[in-house]
Amino acid sequence: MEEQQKKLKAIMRGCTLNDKIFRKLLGKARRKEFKTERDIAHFIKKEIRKAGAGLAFPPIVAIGKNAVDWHHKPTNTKLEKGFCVIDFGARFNHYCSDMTRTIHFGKTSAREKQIYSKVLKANEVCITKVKGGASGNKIYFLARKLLGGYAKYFGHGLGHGLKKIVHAKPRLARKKMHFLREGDIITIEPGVYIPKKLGIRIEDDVLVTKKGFKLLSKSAKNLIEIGV
Ligand SMILES: [Mn+2]
Repeated sequence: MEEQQKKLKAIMRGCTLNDKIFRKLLGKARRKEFKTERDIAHFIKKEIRKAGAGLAFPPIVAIGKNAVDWHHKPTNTKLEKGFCVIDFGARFNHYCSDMTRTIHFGKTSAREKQIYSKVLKANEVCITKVKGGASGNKIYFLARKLLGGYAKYFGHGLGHGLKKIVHAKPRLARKKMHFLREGDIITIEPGVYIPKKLGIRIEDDVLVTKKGFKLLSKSAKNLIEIGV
């Protein structure tokens, strides 16, 4: 099989597994089976291993102000209140998948809902701009525009290629003039991180096609509130 086909097959498998794990994770969260960030991270690792895959990277689970750190290492912080960023990926046949969802524990305030909807809008609209030949830099700046006043809290790139390393080219970033090519698999992951308050990130994996894109991550993106 050609390398490109191998890559696509492996990453699609990873995306399907991510969706399945997220679905199971939500069920367990609703049944209050997780007490801490570490409990969720442990569950994700166990599920990825069970599926015969490797970890693309150590899962990130970060609630409340912990989520301000994009690469937060899960701790024993209790899942009591606030947005919880859950970022994980599997590795099949060396190729990485990478998905993030942000759920909310406890009641979501009107302002929190507003910020979440901005991030979601940036994710959804930027995905529609993906196609062969498109400028990663241009899509990055579109994300900033869509985040409006919250763009000042968006400090990382909008996305990256997925290959045998998780952060590959092309980059969709402020200072990188990379163009998307048919066959690339990239992430689209806008985020808002307000110091000492909250972090929200929504990340999907997207296949670049000649005329557009194919969304590989299928997990729901509506705001999910977990009663506590
Ligand atoms: Mn990523």
